[in-house]
Amino acid sequence: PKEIFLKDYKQPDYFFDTVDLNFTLGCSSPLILDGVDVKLISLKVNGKELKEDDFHLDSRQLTVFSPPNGKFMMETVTEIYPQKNTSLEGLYKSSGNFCTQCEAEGFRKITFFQDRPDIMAKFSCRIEADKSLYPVLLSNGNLIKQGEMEGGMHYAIWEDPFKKPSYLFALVAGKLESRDDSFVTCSGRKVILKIWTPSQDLPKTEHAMYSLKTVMKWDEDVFGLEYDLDLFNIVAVPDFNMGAMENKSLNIFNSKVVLASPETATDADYAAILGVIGHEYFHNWTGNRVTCRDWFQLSLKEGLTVFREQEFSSDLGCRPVKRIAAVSKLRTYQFPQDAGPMAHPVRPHSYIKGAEVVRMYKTLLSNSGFRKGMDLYFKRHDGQAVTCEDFFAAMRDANGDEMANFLLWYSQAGTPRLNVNSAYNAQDRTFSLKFSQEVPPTPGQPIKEPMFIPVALGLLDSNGKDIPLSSVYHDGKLENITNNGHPVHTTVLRVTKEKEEFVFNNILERPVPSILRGYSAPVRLDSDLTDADLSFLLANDSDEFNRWEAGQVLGRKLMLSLVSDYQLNKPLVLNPQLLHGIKSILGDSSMDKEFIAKAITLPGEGEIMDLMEVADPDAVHAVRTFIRKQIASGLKEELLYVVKNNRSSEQYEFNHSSMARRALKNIALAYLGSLGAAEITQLALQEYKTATNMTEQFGALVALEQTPGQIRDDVLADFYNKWQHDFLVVSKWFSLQAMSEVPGNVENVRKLINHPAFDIRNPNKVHSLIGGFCASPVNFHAKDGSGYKFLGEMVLQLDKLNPQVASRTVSALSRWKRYDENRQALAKAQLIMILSKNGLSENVFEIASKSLG
Ligand code: DPP
Ligand code: ZN
Repeated sequence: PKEIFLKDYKQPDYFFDTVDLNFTLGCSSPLILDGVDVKLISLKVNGKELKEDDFHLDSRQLTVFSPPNGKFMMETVTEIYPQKNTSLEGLYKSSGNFCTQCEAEGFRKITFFQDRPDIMAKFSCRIEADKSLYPVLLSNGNLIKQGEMEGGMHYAIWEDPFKKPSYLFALVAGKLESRDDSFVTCSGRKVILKIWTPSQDLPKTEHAMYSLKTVMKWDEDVFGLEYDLDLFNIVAVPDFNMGAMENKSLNIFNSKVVLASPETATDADYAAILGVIGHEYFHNWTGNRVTCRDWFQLSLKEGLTVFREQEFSSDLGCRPVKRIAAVSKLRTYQFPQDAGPMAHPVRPHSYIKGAEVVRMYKTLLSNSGFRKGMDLYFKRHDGQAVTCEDFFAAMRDANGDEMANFLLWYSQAGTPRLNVNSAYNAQDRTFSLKFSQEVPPTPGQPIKEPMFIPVALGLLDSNGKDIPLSSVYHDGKLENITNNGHPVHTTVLRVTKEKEEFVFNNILERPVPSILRGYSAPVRLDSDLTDADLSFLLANDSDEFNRWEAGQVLGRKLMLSLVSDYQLNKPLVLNPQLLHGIKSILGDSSMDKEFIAKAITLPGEGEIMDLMEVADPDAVHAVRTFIRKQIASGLKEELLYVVKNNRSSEQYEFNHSSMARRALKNIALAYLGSLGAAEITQLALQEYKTATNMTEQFGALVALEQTPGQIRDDVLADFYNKWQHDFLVVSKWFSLQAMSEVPGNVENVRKLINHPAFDIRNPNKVHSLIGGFCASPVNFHAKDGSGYKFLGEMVLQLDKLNPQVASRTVSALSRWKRYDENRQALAKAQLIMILSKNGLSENVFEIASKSLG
């Protein structure tokens, strides 16, 4: 730079008289569109191709620097390769057909878009394809036009009249046929229903169609919600990352939750089909008509829809049994996660716990109050993308109930611990319950506030009858708890503080409290109930869930004490009380058979490990196996009686009583199978050969599978030969062997990976074989680390093909800190190995690095 001096000053040669400036301030911000694995061919704005410096393109986003003000038209032409897409997100091919999966961020793999749920637009879709290869062309909404084109091509134009976010877009093209039916809505509109599959599978869609019609009616009856288009399509595909997807009027399903016949599907499959068809259909209102503002609100649609699905299944089956199943799932999957490095609040993405939160609204506000809240929610938010606070506000405002601090359920992670101490004062005839609560610290949330915990409660008198309740002393005043002046048998206490006391007056004898009836809040309950109290509840509680729960608490206690005996090398001795209890349940003809089946099932190994300071898979497995065998030998006659008296005599029927009968028979047979005795093996073989439905055939196979040897190998081979043409049945065959508790099973699983029927690109098979293996603690957590090593190898292979499936698989390693030092080191080494690889997907990186902590 040259220095300037005063001496150099000279007059200018020109002068300006006036200066007129034009600024356009605050003009267009850049338009940023998501796009992954899409090639940009052309980009036009208002008909003009954009120049290279008008936009920027990287591997994730397309930025248009200054689009015109106001409305403008943008056209993009992109190129994608669905046949190479193994991630099964975006547009891909499955068994020769095209299909899509756009939730959560798949649409950006199809074209450039603001791929977020608060961008709602009307979509139309023109599809062109070779007519002989892809005779069926489907998308959302109504078919507007279709026709022939030159060269054997044809086209279809679909228009969806409802605005929707991109994650609900869908397209299907292929050789499919449909089962057709119709439904007349409450306002008298006829809706055409179609379930699409390859032609050979059509006979297996009868149950799915029954489920669809049943759920459409139920949603009208229970929530007053009517379907809003004239066509509803369901398509079943064999390769799908999840269960199903609720795309507007074009639901795409994993064929596992559509196809069923009595010979190939179990009762559990039938129930899952009913539930998932229900779930996706419910999303039309809770998810599609009212959607999420952002993905932190996922529970707004998923929690609510899972809840609606649970209610639907309960109304069609046995309510307490459905509740038991839901709570077992919560304990198996959610609680361990809550206590580990992956702990997160209901927001952003807890399905199961989200449903519990919705259930608490209903518990607090009653059926009719909950319905009022739902009605207000739809009235306020139809057509909008909203938040969990909006849902809360609708419930609050419709009922005039503040429900202070309830929203913490959405933001605080971890499972709250609730402690109860009770005391009876014979002189004052009062019964007091003192609650204290604590929410354990979780990653990023060291300190927690007390939660709003609805505690449904009943008090049993010495005859086991519910004591009528009309008032409770709480917070310095006597609260009326009658229902329009009538005493109640169950009341809902609102525990909102760290410590809180409730006192009942006029209680004539020491009652046994039945606390948290129906599992009214997703907490871990510790109480001062004695074993005698628990046995009393098991025998008498009018709340069936708590009856089952009392048995489970006793079972957990017993198992934990045997685990410590085992660890101290003490001989294992079973408390005869347990045999006695199970015997009386087995013999109680007044009880529902499915309930009996649940009640005689011991808590799972994972659930017990979850309660230990240091999880010990070997000890827990040894103890559970020991108890099972003791029950089987101690109650052999009773169990044989159950098997013999619950055989099918009739054609397969999907109804509660036949399913309950089969469930009980199968569990009895499984207990007996643990003995590995020759006569039982013969019995199970006989059951296997004569079974007329998959539920019983598979039940027999489960019983036989437990004992290594020639018979086991032969029957497994026979099953495969019989069903090798049916990939859904073959998946069951993989999963049974994967979950096997036979020692050293990892070697068998490694062999099965190379079996011609295994396909690592198919998520169902990965889930059956690799997921199944990880679900069997004794082999997955083998001392020598062979299970962890196998998983590490599989995760790397999977990640190259399908990051979503790979990340689900790697999460089996996330709780490594719960185990002994030796196992910790082995599991940690696998996580480090995975993280050291180049080109790891973000999905796997996130789970593996969070797990490493
Ligand atoms: N939104 C999908 C469903 O609800 C995700 N699994 O089924
Ligand atoms: Zn869902």
